Amino acid sequence: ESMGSGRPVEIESRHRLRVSWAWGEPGNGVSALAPLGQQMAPYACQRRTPLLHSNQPLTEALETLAEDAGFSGSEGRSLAFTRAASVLKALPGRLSALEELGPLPGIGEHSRRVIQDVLEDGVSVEVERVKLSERYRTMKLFTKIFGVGVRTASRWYQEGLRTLVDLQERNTKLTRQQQAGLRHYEDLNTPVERGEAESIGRMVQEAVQRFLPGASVTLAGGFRRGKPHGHDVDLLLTHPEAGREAGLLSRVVSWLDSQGLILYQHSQENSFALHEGPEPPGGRDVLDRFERCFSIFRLEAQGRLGAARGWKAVRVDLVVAPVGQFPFALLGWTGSRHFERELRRFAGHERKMVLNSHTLYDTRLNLFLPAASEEEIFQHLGLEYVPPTQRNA
Ligand code: DCT
Ligand code: MG
Repeated sequence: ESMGSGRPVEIESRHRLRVSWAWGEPGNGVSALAPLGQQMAPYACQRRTPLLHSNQPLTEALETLAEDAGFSGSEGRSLAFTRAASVLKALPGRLSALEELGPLPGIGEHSRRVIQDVLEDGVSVEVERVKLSERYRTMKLFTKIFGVGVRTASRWYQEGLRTLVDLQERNTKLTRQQQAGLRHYEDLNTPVERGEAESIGRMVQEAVQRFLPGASVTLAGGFRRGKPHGHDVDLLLTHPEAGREAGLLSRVVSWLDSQGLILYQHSQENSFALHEGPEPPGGRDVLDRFERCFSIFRLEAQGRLGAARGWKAVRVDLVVAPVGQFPFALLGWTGSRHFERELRRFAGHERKMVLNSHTLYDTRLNLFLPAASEEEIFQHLGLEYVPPTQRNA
């Protein structure tokens, strides 16, 4: 999966999308089947969720409501809609009537109403209203700026700001990251194509070999799940000998920078310490504590893309994982977000284990469970292995 030195550079090409329909072809109704509730496992990490599914209009509606709930800080409500959407993504075919769902876990009253509206009328009035609302549109516009989260966007909205021009004209205080985000707004909101991601992977791999032969670069995130495009490029760096990766990231980033390939970067040091013991589940909201670089690359135009200007700004996250933590980092950085959230929930509730992107800790046995591959982590959790292309929950 990773690119070693000397070998032909090939990122994750065997994880290209494969969609299989367990119960027939896309578009087929599912009404002839037993109630779906009996077929659907309660946690998303127990299900196979392909990238393409037959209930796009339904999941889109629910995810709009999830996003809107998130914008107003209602995390619980947001999660309920996300869960419902995720269940629909795992259905074997197109839903044509609400009754087919049966008592499906994870789909609440409100979500059922939305599903029914879309099934019957093609749209949900509630969703259409949200999409047109000034608040939703403004929040969407602002949170698409690199470095702007819900809290900042919400504050700006409350201050009466509505457009990107407002931000500039009213001299809103912006961090260096947000300034870069605003400067490259258009590029950073143009999807990154797989070819572009692979090309950036090769650039990083080349730089990595320069300073640490034998180190590897692995494309994670949505691309590893088979997505043809994404909002950024997530790259994991490691070396087969523990400890050799120390100091690598800053050298790689400095070198890329000296080549004029970096438009913005800020790095964060590794703050993970095993001796601190596991973190309580849900105890903190940082994703992980790896040495990490948040950056914007300057990518020379490939083919037609950005040809007018000759280059394009692309968001790249570089993450360094010591080899012993690599399988956990890979699992954590492959996503989807909801799949990861469900894995951690399953580990905690069903196994009394704490899973994060560094380790798996068994609180009953009081020990860390090491793993040399993602498969072993699933084994520790007593879960059937779910390949990356089926983690699109
Ligand atoms: N991740 C997570 N929890 C978060 C943020 C991220 O578990 N709060 C994981 C899941 C995916 C991975 O990190 C990379 O994150 P993104 O790049 O945001 O997600 P993506 O699936 O790669 O989406 P995109 O294709 O848009 O880049
Ligand atoms: Mg990504």
